[in-house]
Amino acid sequence: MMIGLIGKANVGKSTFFNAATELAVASANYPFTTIQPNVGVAFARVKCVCREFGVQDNPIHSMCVDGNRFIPVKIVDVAGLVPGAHTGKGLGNKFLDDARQADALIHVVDASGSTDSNGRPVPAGTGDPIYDVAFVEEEFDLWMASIVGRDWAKTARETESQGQKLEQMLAKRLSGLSISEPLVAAAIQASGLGMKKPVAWTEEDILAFCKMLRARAKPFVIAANKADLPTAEANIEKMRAAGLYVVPCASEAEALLRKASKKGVLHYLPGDGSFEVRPNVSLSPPQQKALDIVKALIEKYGSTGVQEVVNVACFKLLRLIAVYPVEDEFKLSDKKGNVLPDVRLLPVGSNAKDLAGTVHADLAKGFLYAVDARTKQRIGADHVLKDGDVIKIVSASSRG
Ligand SMILES: Nc1nc2c(ncn2[C@@H]2O[C@H](COP(=O)(O)OP(=O)(O)OP(=O)(O)O)[C@@H](O)[C@H]2O)c(=O)[nH]1
Ligand SMILES: [Mg+2]
Repeated sequence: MMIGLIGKANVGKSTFFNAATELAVASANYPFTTIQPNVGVAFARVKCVCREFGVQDNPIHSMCVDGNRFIPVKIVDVAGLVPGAHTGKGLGNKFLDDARQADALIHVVDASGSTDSNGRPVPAGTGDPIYDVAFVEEEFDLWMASIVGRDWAKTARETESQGQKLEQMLAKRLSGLSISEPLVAAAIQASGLGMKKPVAWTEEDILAFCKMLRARAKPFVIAANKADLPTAEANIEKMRAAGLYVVPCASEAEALLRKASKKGVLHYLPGDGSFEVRPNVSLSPPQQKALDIVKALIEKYGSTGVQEVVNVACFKLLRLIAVYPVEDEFKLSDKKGNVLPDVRLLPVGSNAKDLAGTVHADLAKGFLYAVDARTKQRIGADHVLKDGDVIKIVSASSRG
């Protein structure tokens, strides 16, 4: 699973990325090894099961602070785009090449309106975030349509003469975007093209299909960034009035809080609605002023929004659940005695064998049964897991 940060140029995508990927606890040993330069690790925040089970955990692949578990999830900082990107304007299709790897998108918008549609600075309040949302989505759709529509007439004829299923052909065309056949089939139905022969599809039909497909295959949440600027509030209201689901967001403030927390200046956890300056820390007047501004901001919006946006992407858009694999269902530990050593984010509907597969392919291959540590009951390979499950897997390949 990967989250993509998309948006117009200069809206704060990289600032968001830097804030979201910074975490004070340095000991984490993330399971992602080879990573491209613009790919990093953000963290979903959940309530850890340690409190419920009354254990002191010792996580090694994630982290737990005061009963809050931060679970790594990949995030890609996508190049910014401008109107006409699908025809090569600005950085052109570079953004789309990065975005294709993402399973869900965070659409970062300059809610303060201090950039024009090309991302150039303009007086705050003059840029139009609603237009920006629309054009970014449009660019995405047009880009998909250009992939789908390539040599359409010829491919449509071949599909028909070979008796191939349309969704099969389209899924193959879109294979670089990790879009499955059932999603393609659903989008065909939703766009009312189910009964129309592919050879009769017009350019508008292709675009209509792509709009339906994008909504399903690349769901997104809007991060209304630069919410710290006074002009943002009215724009956030306008976006909401236009029916957009937006999370007010202050990436720069979040970056500041995470850095200060890492340096030991503050007690702050990403997503918190408040922070405390640690007792024996003395702040310079400019530092105090900067923190006062951030304090007022998070009191107003409830938080800086960065953690909330990441959580929305994980739990609302991707509908992931958090499951804890353990090797000892009584101590909730691994062989080395680490308590609740790991937690995995899995798509809703995943079963015990899917969990085994995320730990190790061999574990899934030799899967015998699993044990639910909460009930101590045996469960089978296709037992569907719930959020917060703690699961021991017994596999032929894990014995000894
Ligand atoms: N006031 C304010 N400014 C911000 C915030 N986040 C980012 N900025 C500013 O916005 C400008 C652009 O930030 P970047 O993070 O580089 O934006 P980007 O979207 O990655 O830009 P491109 O990669 O060029 O598309 C910088 O001057 C940031 O300091 C924020 O939360 N509040
Ligand atoms: Mg950037």
